[in-house]
Amino acid sequence: MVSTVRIIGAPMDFGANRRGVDMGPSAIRYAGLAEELEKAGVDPVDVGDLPIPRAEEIDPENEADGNAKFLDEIEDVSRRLADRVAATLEDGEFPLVLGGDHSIAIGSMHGSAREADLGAIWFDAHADLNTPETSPSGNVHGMPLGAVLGRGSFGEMEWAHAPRIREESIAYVGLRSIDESERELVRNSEMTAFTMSDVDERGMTAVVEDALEVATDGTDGIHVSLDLDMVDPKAAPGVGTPVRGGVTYREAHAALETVSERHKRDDILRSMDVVEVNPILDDRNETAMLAAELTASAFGKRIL
Ligand code: 4U7
Ligand code: MN
Ligand code: MN
Ligand code: MN
Repeated sequence: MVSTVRIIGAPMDFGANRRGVDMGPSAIRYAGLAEELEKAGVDPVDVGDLPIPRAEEIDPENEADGNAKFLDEIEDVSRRLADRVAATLEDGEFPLVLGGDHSIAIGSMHGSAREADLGAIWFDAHADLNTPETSPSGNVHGMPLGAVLGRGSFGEMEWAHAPRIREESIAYVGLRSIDESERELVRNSEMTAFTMSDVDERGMTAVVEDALEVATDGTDGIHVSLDLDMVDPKAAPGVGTPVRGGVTYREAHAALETVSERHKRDDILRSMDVVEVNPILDDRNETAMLAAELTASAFGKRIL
């Protein structure tokens, strides 16, 4: 079991429609991420942030990269992040990537799947399965799964498409806001989708246990992508795209604790990202604190 967690900040906001998520890595660190991880019994090593240009420095014309805004900038960041994540794994450490908007998951998953068949658990209110062809917004944070799966025009982008990630090894948890066009994409996909209704009916622990089954079956390890908007805006107000009816503070902890229970048994965790924390919209950094706590839960922090 890997005991050193390498914290990599990815302060990117090109993929989101609002400024603010670029401050996520600072806010999560300030909220005590390293201390929380120590309580979980792992050694955090913070290597700082990936250099990412500010949106204001970029020619506004770049915004209109087809129907995927800032796609060239996102490509550049994704390539560098994937290299960092792959190098971290080569060094025998665990890559923990702090976003930033959810488009950073393209780079983290790409890097993690370079030398492994990778499963994934996608904790999110949204399906993030759009492509430049289907996106209603042009925001790439709604497309990371479409990208790594090589759907639509992403199929020709080798920096995006990660061939060692198979649809049938991906499980969603927490879905409740899916675009009309995305609904059919999810239904017709090989992915497993646990919506908020499943959480209502079966409880979070049972749902995450099933999601873990999906992601670990026939893979070498799993990536956990934690979009804080999975959590209800009452407990996580500081996110770019809040959707009411989300999971409670306790359910969120149960979700990540269930991941760590399985990890303790079978050493399944390979990489993780924590995304979409927006300090501008937050209430006294509470969403960033929750992000730090949930990450520690994933690594085995317990009440007793
Ligand atoms: B997040 C959306 F149209 N589906 O594609 C889109 F509703 O990373 C939202 O999950 C995407 O926060 C949300 O822009 C992206 C929209
Ligand atoms: Mn997301
Ligand atoms: Mn989301
Ligand atoms: Mn593919």
